[in-house]
Amino acid sequence: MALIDLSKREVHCKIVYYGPGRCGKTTNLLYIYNSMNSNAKGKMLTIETKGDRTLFFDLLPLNLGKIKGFDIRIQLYTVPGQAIYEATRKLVLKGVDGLVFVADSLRVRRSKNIESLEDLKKNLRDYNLDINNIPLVLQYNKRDLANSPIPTLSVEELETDLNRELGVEAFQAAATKGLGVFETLKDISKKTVRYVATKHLVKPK
Ligand SMILES: Nc1nc2c(ncn2[C@@H]2O[C@H](COP(=O)(O)OP(=O)(O)O)[C@@H](O)[C@H]2O)c(=O)[nH]1
Ligand SMILES: [Mg+2]
Repeated sequence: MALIDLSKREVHCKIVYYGPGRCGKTTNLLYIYNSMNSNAKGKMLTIETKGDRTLFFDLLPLNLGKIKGFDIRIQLYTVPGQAIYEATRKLVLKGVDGLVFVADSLRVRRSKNIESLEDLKKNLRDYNLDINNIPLVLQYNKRDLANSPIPTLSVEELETDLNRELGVEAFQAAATKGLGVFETLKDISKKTVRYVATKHLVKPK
């Protein structure tokens, strides 16, 4: 849940990277972690991983500097994508202020992308949140594989499958190389901070 501390002049918001298992959510956070100055990032927590599988979640706190005199503190989370971790996924979503839905460009993951987006919509509804109102961007990851022999989805197919109704910003990425990672983060951070500021600061209690 966003928190605005007027005495410390800090804004805290929570951004969750959501998507099917192995689409590249942890890779996004690792790239961000490895690229940022140590004064701008906290400790990255990767909780309970087995090989490259996230069994619980990742958490990366960032300090994005000041906007209008307020320190912007953002917590990035990832969810475990595999179907069986439904309860954890839902827990991580609690109090979410902004979302990145990461889709896998591998053709074999086509139905997993669609199922994961449906799962996200359902979990948001259970928290009385509407996917059309919360800050959200899409990221089509593993675009580097589009030029390989491995069958991949075209951007048009991903748009049709995932973004036809949402109509949100969608970034192409290759998270292992860092391509598109900061473009995605910058855009969702901007949208989330704006949303949180409007929701919490403008409306008197
Ligand atoms: N080729 C390619 N592989 C990727 C990319 N992003 C992630 N991967 C690989 O996909 C696997 C799963 O990534 P991970 O970040 O653990 O997925 P998560 O389950 O969504 O957290 C790992 O082997 C990554 O190296 C990418 O952009 N291109
Ligand atoms: Mg992971």
